[in-house]
Amino acid sequence: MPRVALVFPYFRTRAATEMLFPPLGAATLAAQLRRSGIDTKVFDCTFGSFGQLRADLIAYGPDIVGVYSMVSLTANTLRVAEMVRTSLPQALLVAGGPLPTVFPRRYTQRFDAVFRGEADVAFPHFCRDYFAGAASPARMGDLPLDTYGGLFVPNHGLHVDNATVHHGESELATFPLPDRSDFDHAAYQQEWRQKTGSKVTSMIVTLGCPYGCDFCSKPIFGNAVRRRDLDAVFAEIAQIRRLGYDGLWIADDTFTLNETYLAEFCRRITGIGVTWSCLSRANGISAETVRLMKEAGCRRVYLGLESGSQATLDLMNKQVTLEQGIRAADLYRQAGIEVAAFFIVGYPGETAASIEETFSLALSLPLDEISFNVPMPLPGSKLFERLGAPDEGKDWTRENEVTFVFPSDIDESWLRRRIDETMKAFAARESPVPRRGDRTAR
Ligand code: B12
Repeated sequence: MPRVALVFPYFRTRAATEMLFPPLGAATLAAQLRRSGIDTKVFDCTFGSFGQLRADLIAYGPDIVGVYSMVSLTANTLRVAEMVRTSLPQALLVAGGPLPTVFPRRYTQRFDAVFRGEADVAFPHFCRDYFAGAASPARMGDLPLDTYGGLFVPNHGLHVDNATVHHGESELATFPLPDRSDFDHAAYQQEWRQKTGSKVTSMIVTLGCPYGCDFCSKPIFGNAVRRRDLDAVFAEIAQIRRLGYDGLWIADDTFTLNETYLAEFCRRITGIGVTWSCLSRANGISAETVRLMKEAGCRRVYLGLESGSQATLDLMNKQVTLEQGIRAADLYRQAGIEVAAFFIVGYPGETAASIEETFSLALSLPLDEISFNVPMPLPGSKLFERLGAPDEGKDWTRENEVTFVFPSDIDESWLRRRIDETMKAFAARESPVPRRGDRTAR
């Protein structure tokens, strides 16, 4: 029987900032492939080693090897591709995920094909047709290649460059739930329990984001917001519960965007015994919704406050005001929901003075966690287009680095020292929640 292997080439680094989640893209594709009757196995490398992956792949003997990639996984992806070419020379090699979506050509130098964007339907269709017909990389041209959304193939004498697709809400409602059966849940849960006391895993409830932040790239889900059917969402939550998790990390770009949908989600999750966290925005959230979220088990929200300077927020095209950020942090904290805030420092066009405003804001708000990053020009973002290719001499693909990968007027050692000092001052606060009168004047 023909086989598809799906590889998630992340090997845990044990960095302090590391957050471990089973790869949902692979789980999503595995569910679709299995529904089509295709023998599929997910190879999640998070807790494994490269040697183990090679041995496991050879033992499975797949006909198609699909590899997920994104900016921080580039080197691993290419290494896996080389290994597959040597160890499984007959296999068709396919890449997908955020970075192959924006730079397909970089991948087709080593891969037979790339699927860009949402591959839920197109990739399983392609696999099914491949097994029914071509069944060898050299004969891919026999397939109706222009029918697979997002397919990119400049190899084997072919020139396929299909537009990407975004699945509509009614189509999403027909999809199977992600198949999480190939993951080492005991290892993920142990990791989370040690760090937080809860066993947390990620899920996606809504897709897409309508905002146009300058630094952000939305290679897969794009701008069009789609909400999943809540019956399917709650069937997935039940599946997650059966696997032993008691916490959800809702990975949506803009989970709090639609207050009506959010209220219904809150109503249905209340009392089922899971806590959850999500990303939120500084604007568009009412005190009533925040209260519902708290009652529904929302433990923590992550706010991209980004800057303490309105001019810098405008440079970033955040489409929020400083006051909205301050209000959102207050609102959540007063309702008893923890607030973690992300800040970006050293944005092209900002000054040391505006960076200082960001440090003051971070220390003045009732926050439970803060983090500072220098801008990482993500392929597909406006920032990336403006700055051009980053300095390749610096490893810009690593996560959470305080290193400029583009020419900057900001002194990097000064910035590192100020981040360090601010983090220490934050940790030394008597209480994570300053009394309301304590806020420093800005
Ligand atoms: C959850 C998440 C994380 C989690 C963990 C991810 C995990 N284990 O899967 C955490 C918090 C750890 C994380 C960290 C980081 N992340 Co992140 N993360 C996300 C997020 C919000 C959702 C990913 C997700 O679960 N999607 C749901 C699934 C269903 O979608 P999917 O994985 O994209 O899969 C679909 C397609 O890509 C495709 N597909 C997937 N796999 C395959 C394989 C094959 C063979 C094929 C054909 C198709 C295919 O089909 C799937 C179904 O449609 C995305 C934003 C987003 N909305 O995509 C960012 C995102 C992926 N992250 C990003 C970044 C930059 C990072 C960090 C580098 C951030 C940082 N500076 O620290 C780190 C790096 C971490 C690392 N381990 O390498 C970027 C990647 C940009 C790029 N161009 O490469 C994204 C797109 C966010 C953004 N706005 O730019 N992240």
